[in-house]
This record gives sequence, C-alpha cells and structure tokens, in this order.
Amino acid sequence: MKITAVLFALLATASLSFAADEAAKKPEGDKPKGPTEAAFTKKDGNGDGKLTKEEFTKGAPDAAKAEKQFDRKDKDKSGDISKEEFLAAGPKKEKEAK
Ligand SMILES: [Ca+2]
Ligand SMILES: [Ca+2]
Repeated sequence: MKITAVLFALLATASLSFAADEAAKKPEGDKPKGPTEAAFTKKDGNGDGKLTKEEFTKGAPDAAKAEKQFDRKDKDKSGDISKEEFLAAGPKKEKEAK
C-alpha cells in the first residue's frame, strides 16, 4: 500500500512542476509587454486621441516616475502624448544591437 502512496506523491510532484512551467510561460502570451493601443485608449479619459500629463499619470502608483515617463514619451514636447508617441518603443525595447 505504501508504494502506491509514493507513486501518487511522485505523480503529484511531477504534474505540479509541469503546472508551474505552464504558469511561468503563460503571462508572456496573455500580457504583451510594453504599451498597447488598448492601454492608450484606456488612459485617454476624454477620448481625444492624446494623453495629457494628467491622463497619463492618473492612477499611476508613482506619480513622479510617471511624470518622467511622460516627459520621455512626449518626443516633440507638445505637452501631450499622441498614440504614436505612446506606442513608440522605448530604448529598452529595441532588439539587442551587436
Ligand atoms: Ca485625452
Ligand atoms: Ca507629443
């Protein structure tokens, strides 16, 4: 009877680690990293196609950090972020240059 218990334990461990692998893989597929059009639309509270600093920093856990991000994204310094600016990949997203 004991062998059955050991086997069962082994099986449980194996399927657990398998499940952990699956869980580790999933987030990448479900949540694309970086800015998305959906995120932009969500942030654009008044729907005018631009994000003001207020809209951009609203709901951000770290307002100071969000403001810095805003300044970096506002490439033409117009005081708002267009969709193009929002979706533009930051320096980190570029493929590794060799
Ligand atoms: Ca807006
Ligand atoms: Ca701008």
